[in-house]
Amino acid sequence: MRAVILLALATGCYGPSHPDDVQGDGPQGDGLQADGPPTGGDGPGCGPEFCGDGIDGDCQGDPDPTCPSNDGPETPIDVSAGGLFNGDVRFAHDDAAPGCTPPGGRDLFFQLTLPRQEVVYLDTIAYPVATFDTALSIRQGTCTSLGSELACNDDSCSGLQSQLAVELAGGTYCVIVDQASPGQYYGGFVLHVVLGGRTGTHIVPGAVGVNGDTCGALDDSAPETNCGALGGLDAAYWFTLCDGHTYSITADTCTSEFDSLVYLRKGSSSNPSLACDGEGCSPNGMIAAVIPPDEVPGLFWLIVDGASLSSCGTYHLSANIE
Ligand SMILES: [Ca+2]
Ligand SMILES: [Ca+2]
Ligand SMILES: [Ca+2]
Ligand SMILES: [Ca+2]
Repeated sequence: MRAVILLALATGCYGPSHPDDVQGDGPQGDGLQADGPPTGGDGPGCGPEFCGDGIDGDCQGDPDPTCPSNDGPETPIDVSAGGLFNGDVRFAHDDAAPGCTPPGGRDLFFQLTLPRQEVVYLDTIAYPVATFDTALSIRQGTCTSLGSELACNDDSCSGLQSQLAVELAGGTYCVIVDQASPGQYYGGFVLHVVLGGRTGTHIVPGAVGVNGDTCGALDDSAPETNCGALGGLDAAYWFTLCDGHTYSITADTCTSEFDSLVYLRKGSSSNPSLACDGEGCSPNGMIAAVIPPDEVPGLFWLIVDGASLSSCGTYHLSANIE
């Protein structure tokens, strides 16, 4: 329910007017960023300010802020195409409560419709980092129906911002960006939405050793032509990486019992490979790649493929992600 808090006009309001900037990394007066201590919003003053209620809740004497278009669940922003989506919850209303944080944070709504089952990745960590302690929640169905919560993340990657990835069936989902606690002054964020484009098995970065059989699998991915093979039935493994690190990734299918190859991709599983090989330990593949800090955070894939559609069998994928 939308909370509308009616505040009695108090005496003794203090502090300068709102800084014209709300996000925190530019010069004073640039119209974008906060440079001084918080003085409005949920900071010291009369009380919290809410958009669109005609009330000067924080007694700053400035106009009632306009609400973001997706403040309520009735008008979510569609993120089905993936990409980067700017938002600011600073004066928004609290309409939903993530399962992984206390209730009360201000929130904005996004909606996602998937044509088929695939991995979906979200973060508020980069592009740039959100200015407050975020939480991300994915719920079944439309934002107005708000079905059961399928995934929720508060803090990831050693910060207060959020990252989550989950495989979802085809259908419609509601994505909510929420404040992880009420009373936060800042609200600027960029929601990063990546559609993985296929299903896969989740692996955790570190030393990875997995066995499988591509016979009976689907041909959902294809290697580049310069990888030396046409590709066949395949198996995919996905993982997420955090910001602020240089990662070193090695992977091979050397002990597999058919003519296999392995490739590494970022974002959509159909993006060009960062590395691809099918002959490094002939007839199998071996790759090594360095992921620099400007390529993370994000969703990554290791895909085991056959050299041709007639080439399938049992494989062993050995990888190290650090
Ligand atoms: Ca809201
Ligand atoms: Ca909330
Ligand atoms: Ca958080
Ligand atoms: Ca394939």
